[in-house]
Amino acid sequence: MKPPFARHSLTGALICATSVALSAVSLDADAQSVTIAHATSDSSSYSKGVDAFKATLEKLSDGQFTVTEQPAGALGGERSMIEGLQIGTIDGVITSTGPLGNFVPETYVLDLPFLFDDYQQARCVLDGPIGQELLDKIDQNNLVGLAWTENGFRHMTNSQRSIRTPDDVEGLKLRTMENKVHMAAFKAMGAHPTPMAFPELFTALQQGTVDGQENPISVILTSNLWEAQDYLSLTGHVYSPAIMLASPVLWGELSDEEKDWFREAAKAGTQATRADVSRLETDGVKTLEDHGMTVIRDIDKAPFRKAVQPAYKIYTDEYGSEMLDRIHGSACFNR
Ligand code: EAX
Repeated sequence: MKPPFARHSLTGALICATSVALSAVSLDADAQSVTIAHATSDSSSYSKGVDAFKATLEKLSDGQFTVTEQPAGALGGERSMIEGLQIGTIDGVITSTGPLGNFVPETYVLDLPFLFDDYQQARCVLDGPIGQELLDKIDQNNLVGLAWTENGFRHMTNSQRSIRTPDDVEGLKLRTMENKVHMAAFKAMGAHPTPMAFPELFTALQQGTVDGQENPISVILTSNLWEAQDYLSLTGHVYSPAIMLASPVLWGELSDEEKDWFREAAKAGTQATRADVSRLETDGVKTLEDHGMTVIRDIDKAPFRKAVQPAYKIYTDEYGSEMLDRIHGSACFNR
């Protein structure tokens, strides 16, 4: 790996001077610090993934790399963090695919409502050839896709009423991710979709700028959204993948061996995040109920599947149905 100061000449000169000054103090002065940022809290499932990534990379590199976490939107919302990766101001990001389609349109297929029936199906597709093909597409868009990780099945919350059918969604001001497939789906249900970066969401819910939002249990719980929401409906209307991305600027400075360390560490992060998402998918609902949320569990999904069909047409009109058909035709669906 080139010395850290190869990336930015001014910063490099300062680090070089500092390293010389510190070299007598600590051998760690040569360690390359890598920052991993995300929008969720430091108790989130993403954060569990960062912990596993950190432990694995520091072990594999024998301390050559150290990892620093920047959680809770400290470096911005997911879309702006992805932009930071592209220009090299951020080293690594864990993000949902929410804003990713703006950079890599091929990934929009993953955001279609009711695309997957369960976690096993989704993980099977993302860990298989289709998942790898989409990672390769990401690499062609000035980003580096290290590994698919996981956000989880998204459920609806709001402060107005229990949602049991699409009719109950009608008229609600619902925050969505900055994702046109999701916006089309909620518009089709008669909601007023309001795209918004995650770090702005809690305040918007508290102030009533929006009535509701949708996120996995893990996010609803660990970002304390229950403090500003009264009703939770287990719609599971979208499986929300997440992805660990690296900056092409950082990546261009790594040797092949170092790149393998990063990939291995990202896989360890995925396993830790998936385990936490699965744990909270069950345990977390009871905790949210204990926090005072009214939980609607027995949702008939058929009316929701029907209501969001216009989102599929908008997607296939623009991108065709080839990838969608491949996903549904994969062995993961014929288990
Ligand atoms: O990636 O923006 C969202 O609702 C995402 O689910 C959240 O930031 C976790």
